[in-house]
Amino acid sequence: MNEQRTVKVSKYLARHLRHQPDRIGLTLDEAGWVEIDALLAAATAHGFHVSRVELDWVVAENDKRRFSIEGTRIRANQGHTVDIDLGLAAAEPPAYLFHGTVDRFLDAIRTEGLAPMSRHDVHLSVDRETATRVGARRGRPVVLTVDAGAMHRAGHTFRVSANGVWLTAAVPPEYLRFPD
Ligand code: HQG
Repeated sequence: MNEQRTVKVSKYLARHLRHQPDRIGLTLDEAGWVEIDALLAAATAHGFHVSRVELDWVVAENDKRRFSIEGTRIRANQGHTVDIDLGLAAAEPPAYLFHGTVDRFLDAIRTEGLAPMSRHDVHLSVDRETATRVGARRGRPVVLTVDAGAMHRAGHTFRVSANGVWLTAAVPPEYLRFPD
């Protein structure tokens, strides 16, 4: 499977497992799972044929491990805009986590802190390199440091998704460090 096809299938899966299942007549369960057979049939019925081999390849080889398979079902590991509950247990975060963004959001972030915007949670990375890549999707990346340890001690809940992305409802500005 070539890189271009892998990206195309991954984007198609992300669109329908995170954002618009109803576009192809799918219903996710309350934790975001759907039967793989139903997903493949729905995709084919809507003009985008994906084979089981391709799906397995994308799940296994995806650069960010965006999807998980359990038994006969698949779900996206995080990033949903549809209302589901991943059912992840609360966990103790590392002392510091990182968030990649861009200059034009900084004024708002300084006053409001980090908000989940259209997603369920704010996404945080364990290392600067990953946060830099996340920010770079939008322009010249700016990496913010989150004092996750202090947030945790103050009672904020953190969860970690199946692919190591840390999730929290919001980050108040006092826990953020901005680059000079
Ligand atoms: C910004 C991708 C104004 C925030 C990535 C970000 C990640 C604010 C944008 C994952 C704000 C939201 C998530 C505030 C936050 N005012 N702007 N108060 N608070 N922002 O895409 O973190 O490829 O929802 O800085 O790699 O960029 O989809 O979040 O720029 O892991 O698997 O608002 O999505 O993964 O954007 O990215 P997003 P994100 P996938």
